[in-house]
Amino acid sequence: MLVNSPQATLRLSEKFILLLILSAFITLCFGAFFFLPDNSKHKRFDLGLEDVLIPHIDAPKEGKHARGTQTAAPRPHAQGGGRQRRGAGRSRRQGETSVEIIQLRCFFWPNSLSTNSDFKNKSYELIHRLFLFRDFISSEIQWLLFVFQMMKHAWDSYRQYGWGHNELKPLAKKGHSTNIFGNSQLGASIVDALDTLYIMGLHEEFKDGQEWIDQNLDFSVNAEVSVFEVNIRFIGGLLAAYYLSGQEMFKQKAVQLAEKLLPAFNTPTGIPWAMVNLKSGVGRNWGWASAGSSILAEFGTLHMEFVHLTYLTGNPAYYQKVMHIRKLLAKMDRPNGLYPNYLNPRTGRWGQHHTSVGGLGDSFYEYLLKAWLMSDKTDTEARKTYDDAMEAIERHLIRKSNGGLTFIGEWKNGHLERKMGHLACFAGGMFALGADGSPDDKAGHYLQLGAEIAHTCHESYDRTVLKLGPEAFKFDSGLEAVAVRQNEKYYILRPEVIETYWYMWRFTHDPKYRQWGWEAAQAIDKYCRVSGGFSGVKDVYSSNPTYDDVQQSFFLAETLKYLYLLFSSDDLMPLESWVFNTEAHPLPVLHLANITLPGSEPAQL
Ligand code: DMJ
Repeated sequence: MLVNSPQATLRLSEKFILLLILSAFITLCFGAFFFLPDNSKHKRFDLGLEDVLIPHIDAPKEGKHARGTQTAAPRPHAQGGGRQRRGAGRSRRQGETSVEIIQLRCFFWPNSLSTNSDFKNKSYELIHRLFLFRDFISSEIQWLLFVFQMMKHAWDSYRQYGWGHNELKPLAKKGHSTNIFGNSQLGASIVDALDTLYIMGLHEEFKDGQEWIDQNLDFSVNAEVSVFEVNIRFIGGLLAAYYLSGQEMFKQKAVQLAEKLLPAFNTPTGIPWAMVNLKSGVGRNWGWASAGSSILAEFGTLHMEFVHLTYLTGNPAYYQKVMHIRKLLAKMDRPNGLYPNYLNPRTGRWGQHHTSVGGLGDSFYEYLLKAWLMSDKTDTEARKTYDDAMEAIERHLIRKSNGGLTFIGEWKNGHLERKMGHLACFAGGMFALGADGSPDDKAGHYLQLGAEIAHTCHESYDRTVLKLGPEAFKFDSGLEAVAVRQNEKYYILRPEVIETYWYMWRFTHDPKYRQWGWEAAQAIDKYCRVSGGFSGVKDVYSSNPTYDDVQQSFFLAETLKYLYLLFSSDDLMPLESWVFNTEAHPLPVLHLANITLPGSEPAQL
């Protein structure tokens, strides 16, 4: 026994060493398996990557009728400088997740353009199985995969139950629509989702949507639509799809629709009606708006798309319409320097003196900043208007609560209501985006303000049972970032808080923004996912919430896109090259210093 014992011990340790070598070998295999480099030896990868990472965009195009030199739709992965440099020094993990996920996808799903759905489903199952090996995958990739699957579920459900309808009822498993689309079947979710599909590399789904639009999307219908909603979702979505894919059809559809919207501007002042009938061209305003007014956030959120339309078509009408609105506003008195939400298109007078950075006001301010960015910072008039508006807003609307939370209230006839809407949470991202170029060296101040708003909005999520934010929350009578009224406790899959996390991430690379985005993604998946898609919930403070049974089109256009970008590399849709419209549709920067838009003088922009 004594003689044999050392031999036995030796065999055991040999076995142990062997086991160690074996497990090291397996680990290496998995490492190679998942992170195989992108080189020419792996042709299968290359083909997939080429297709997904460097999507087809026509060679630098000039706007056919724009006089002067070029602008080009940049590549989605074009290298950015400028702002991104603030984050220089971040780890490779943080920076290259989108490349890695696409490598993973192409490995498991090599012929993702295949129409063989059985194969596709099997391949898709494999992506699910990746989670079994999550220890080998960085958390950013796991998060990216998670969002990718959410998009697949939202799209596939709409494809199956709501195809061609504007939106989806995920519980009833049928189509849904609201009056903003005029109760006609315009496939709003298809148009809104296109660029998200494209950015995520879901090319088969993109082609499916493209085919539907080509064959079915017809704007000669007797439908009274919202000019604003149709502009940001349809014109914005079609233009983004055009710039990303290079498919002329998208541009043609955008122009056809824009022609149908133009009669809305036939008012005594040129301030457009809120709604227009696509067939008759008759316009009118919402019955609920103060004194028959048009809404600031509606007529003030046309600039980006309309300037692009003029650029692409050479038709000066679009550009002139939005510049006319700007000039008219510039001439008007502003109470306390603030823009009221209501303006009567017949008289040219303000309605009620309510000012908001949330609903009814929000994207007007956003488009002032983005007009400047989109013009390659040549539209200094827009920048100055934005800066002045921000100064007045900071003075009158932004406060700190007793608990130290910075919030943006609502100004109502000289009184500040200490309530902030979910919609106003987008402003954190806007402040960060506008920090560079702000007057008096206030870049740091605005970045800090963006961070404070992001923090407050995160608190509004964190203080609920579902970890999803309410529609509006108060800072009054001891309340801090919580909703009071029952009809303010709902969450309808809105993007604004995640949008702000994404901008803050891009400008600071503080990992907390990804963490917060991840929390939101998990909460949405846990509480809003149903077998037929994703639904809004009626009470974020209830552990057993009821559903509203609507999968909003902006969930696919914005919420999931911003989440995906949050976990992706900064060189996916760099902010130097792309400006996102208010529905998260990316439009390229136009180098207007070198272009004279028809209907404009260079000095005007
Ligand atoms: C979107 O349609 C746009 O972001 C718009 O500007 C405001 N609200 C919704 C999403 O909440």
